[in-house]
Amino acid sequence: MIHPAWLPAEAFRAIGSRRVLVQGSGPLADTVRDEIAQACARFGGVVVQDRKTAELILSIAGPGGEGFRLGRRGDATVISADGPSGLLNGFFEVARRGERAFDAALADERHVPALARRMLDHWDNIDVHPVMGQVERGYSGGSLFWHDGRPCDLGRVRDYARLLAASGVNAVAINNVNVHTTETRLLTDRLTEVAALASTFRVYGIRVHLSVNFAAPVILGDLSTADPADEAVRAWWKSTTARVHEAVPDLGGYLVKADSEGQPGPFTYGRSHADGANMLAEALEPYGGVVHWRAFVYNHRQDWRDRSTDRARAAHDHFAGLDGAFRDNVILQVKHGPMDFQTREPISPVLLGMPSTRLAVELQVTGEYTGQQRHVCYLPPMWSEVLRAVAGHVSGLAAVSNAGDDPFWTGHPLAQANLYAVGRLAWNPARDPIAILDEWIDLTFPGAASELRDILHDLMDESWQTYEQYTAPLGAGFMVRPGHHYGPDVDGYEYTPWGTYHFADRDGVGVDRTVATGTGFTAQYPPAWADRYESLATCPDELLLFFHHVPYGHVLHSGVTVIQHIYDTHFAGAHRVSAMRDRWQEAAGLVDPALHARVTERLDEQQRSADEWRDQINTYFYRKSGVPDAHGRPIH
Ligand code: BDP
Repeated sequence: MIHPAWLPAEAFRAIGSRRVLVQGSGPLADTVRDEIAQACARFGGVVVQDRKTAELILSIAGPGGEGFRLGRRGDATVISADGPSGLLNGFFEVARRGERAFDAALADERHVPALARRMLDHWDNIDVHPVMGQVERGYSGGSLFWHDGRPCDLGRVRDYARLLAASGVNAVAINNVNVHTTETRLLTDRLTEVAALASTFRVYGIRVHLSVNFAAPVILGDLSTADPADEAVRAWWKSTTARVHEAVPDLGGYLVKADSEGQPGPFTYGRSHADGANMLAEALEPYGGVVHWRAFVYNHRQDWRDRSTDRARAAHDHFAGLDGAFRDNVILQVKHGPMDFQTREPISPVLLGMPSTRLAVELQVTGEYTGQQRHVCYLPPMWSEVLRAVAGHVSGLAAVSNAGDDPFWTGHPLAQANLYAVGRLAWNPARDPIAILDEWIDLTFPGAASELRDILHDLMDESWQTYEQYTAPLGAGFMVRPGHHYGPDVDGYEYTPWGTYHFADRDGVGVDRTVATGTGFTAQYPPAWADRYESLATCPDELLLFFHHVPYGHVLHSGVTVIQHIYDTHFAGAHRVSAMRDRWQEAAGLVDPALHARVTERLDEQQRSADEWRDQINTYFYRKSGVPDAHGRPIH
C-alpha cells in the first residue's frame, strides 16, 4: 500500500462540492479539468459551462506565465491565470485553501513565483551502484523511475509529478549527477525512457532535465576526446542534443557535475568551466534549454600536511573569476554553503559575488548530513535563512529530492514536510517556514484533531535546531562517520584528504578562516559580511568554529564558554529527543497505525543516535580540554 502524501482525495472536498467552470485549452487545462471532474465525482459537485451559475471559475486570461490572480467576482471565486501553468498553480492554490478559498470576503491577490526555475534533482541510478545503492544518498527506498534496470510504473511517477506540482515545483533532473556508464546512455539509446518520464511530468507542468557526463562522447565510444575546444566534440553535442529534442522537445536542459569527486570535466583538457558549460549551452540554445553547471568543484585529494588549501574557498576560487563569461543559458548551480550540506554553514560567497552570472542555489532535502531521515529534522528554517540572504542574487533553486519508492514516499514519513516546503519556499522565499509546516500538516492530515496537529507541530518546528544541538557544535561541521555519513566520528575525517577538518587539540577548536591569521576565506564575501565574520566580536556564535580557532574557555556572545556550550547543548539536544519520543506516543490512535509505527521506530533510533552523539562529543572534548562540566553531569 502506498500512503497518501499532501492533498489526499479528502483535501479536495471544498472544490469537489461546488459548481466549477474551467476555461482554457491544452494539456494543463485538461489536467485541471480531470482533477476537478474527479473531485466533483467524489463530493457531489458539478462541472458547469456557464459563468453565471459557477461558484469557482478558473480561466486562462493571458498568453503565458506561471502567475495568477485570485479573488471574488459576485458569488464566485475566480482564478485568472497568466497562462496554462498559472491555471494549474491557481487550481492548487484553491485546493490548499479549501473552504477558505470560498469566503465571500476573500481579498484580491496576485501570485507570481519569486524564482523562475524550481527544480528537484534526483540522484537516481538506473542500476544499483555497488557502493551508493540505487539512489545516491537516498534514504527512501529505491528509485521512483527505475527498478531492476528497467523503467518503473509510470502511475506512481504521475502521482509524484502531481505532488510536486501541488507544492510549486516545475522542473526535475531525473538522474544522478555522478553519471555512470548506464546512465550516460540516457542521452542516446535510452532516450525513450526519458521521453516517457517527460510525458508523465509534462501534464503537471514539470520539465525534465538530464544529468550528463562531460566525457559522454568518449564513454559512448564515439570520440577519443571530450575537449570543448575540439570541433568534433562540439558537433557531437549538437547532433546528440538535436536527437534528444526529437524525442523530448521540451527537455529543460542538462545538469553537469564536472571536475569534482572523480567526475570528468574541462580541466582534463586545460579548459575552463566556462568553456565546458558554454559548449553545452550552445548545443541547447536552439531549443530553449539551459545548462545547470554545478559550482561544487574542489580537490578531494588534499595533502593533509598542507592545510593551506581551504576547501571552503574552492568554489569561489574556481568560479568568481569567470563571472560574465558564461552564456545566457548557463545557470551556475551553487550549494548553499561553501562546504557540503552541513547542518550549519554560512552562505556560499559565490551566491553573493557573481552579479553577471545566472545563479541557482542548491539545497539538499534528502538529509545526508541531517539525520538521513532516521531523525526528525525539519529543514525549512535553515533554507529560509539561506533564501532570504540570497534574494535578488539567484533566479532558481535546485534541491536534491528525498523521495523514493518507499510506501510513505520518504523514509521518514515526517520528512515529506521538507519535500513539500522546498517547493513552497522556492515559490515564495519570504514565507514563514513554520507557517508552511502547519500548511503541510493541514493538507496531509485533512480534518485531523487539533491535538494531532499540535503533536506534529511540536515534533517538527524546532527539530533542525535540536539536531544541531546534539551533533557537531558551533558550525564546525562533519564529525560524521566517513563514507555513509551517519552517526558521530569526531576525527573520522580529520586526517583524510577530503578537506573537512575541525583542528581540535588540547587548547582549542575551530578553523581559522580569517584574513588576519587564517585561510583568508572571509575575504571572499562582500565587505559587510567579511567584516562580520572576520571579527570575534561580531561573528555569530552558531558559526564561530567555522570561521575561528578559539580556546575552549572563549566566552560566546551567549555568555558561556565554548566548552560549556558543547556540554550544555549536547545534554539539552538528546533530552529534547526523549521529549519528542514521549510526545509522539500521544498520537497513537490519532493517525494511521502503520505511520505511527514507522515514526515510532525512527524516533527510537533518533534517541539512540542522539545519546551516542552526546556521549561521543562530550567525552571527546572533555578528554581534549580536561575541563569538567560546570554542572557535574556524567562525562568520562
Ligand atoms: C556529497 C555527497 C556525494 C555527492 C556530492 C555532490 O556525499 O554523494 O555526489 O555531495 O553533491 O555531499 O555531488
